[in-house]
Amino acid sequence: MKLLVTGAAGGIGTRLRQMLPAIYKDIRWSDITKPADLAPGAEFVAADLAKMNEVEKMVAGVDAIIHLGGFSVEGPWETILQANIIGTYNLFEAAYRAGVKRVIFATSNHAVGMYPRDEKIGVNVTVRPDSRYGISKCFGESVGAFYADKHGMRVTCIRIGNFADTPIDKRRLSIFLHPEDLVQLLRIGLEHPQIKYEIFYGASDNAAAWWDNSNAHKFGYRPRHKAEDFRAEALAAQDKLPPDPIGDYFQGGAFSSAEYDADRRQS
Ligand code: 15L
Repeated sequence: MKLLVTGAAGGIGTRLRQMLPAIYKDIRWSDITKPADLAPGAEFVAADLAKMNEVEKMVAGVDAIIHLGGFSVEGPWETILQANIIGTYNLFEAAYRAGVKRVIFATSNHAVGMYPRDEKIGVNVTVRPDSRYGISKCFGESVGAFYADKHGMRVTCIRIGNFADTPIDKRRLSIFLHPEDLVQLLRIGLEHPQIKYEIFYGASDNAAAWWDNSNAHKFGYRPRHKAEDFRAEALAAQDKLPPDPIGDYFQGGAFSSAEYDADRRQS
């Protein structure tokens, strides 16, 4: 299998550059510019996701794609539009035309960030994005469903929580995703014969989880890491943060409270 990984220079891409070559031997990495620490001999194709001709060159000849590329936090509409909306459409459309069989789309918890923390949600809930970034992830999930349902592409959307070695605050105790557990989810998306269109939560085995990840478990996901092992450190870090009553109510945290004025408008 020839694999393409977009977003190679980002936080997750950088970690995957250390982890994936031990599992997959033929990997093409891509980003808008070449990462300075790219391993010697690693294949790299530079591409701006908003430019279809560059995306077409990037996907040529690959069997599967892990799409991490784009803008990974909240940003101005024009930035989200180019990198995440046009970029994700270009990625799937170019992949379809090139005959790519499987795509894993790195979506985000921010596609459902306006659910309150006291509500446990599965993968079949209505999306409730908390930001323009979250809206772009809902869009990407829809684009993936379209290419799966209409064109038979095998698509896995991973709603990534917080990718880190340890949970860094109280919110992250619920959404922590250890890199090794992400690799397990990616392998399911790339290799499991029954994948058609699936959404998984990108979360480790977290006692305080807000998400029902039974769909991932059905496909054999057995996370090995637990946020709870770091509870004391996460709560100590939380104590140093300023209060954020809106952010602390919703799952999306600071993404949910930023620009929030619903109370004022509804009064
Ligand atoms: C995300 O989707 C972001 O890419 C990441 O930077 C974190 O903010 C993460 O969500 C999170 O919610 O912690």
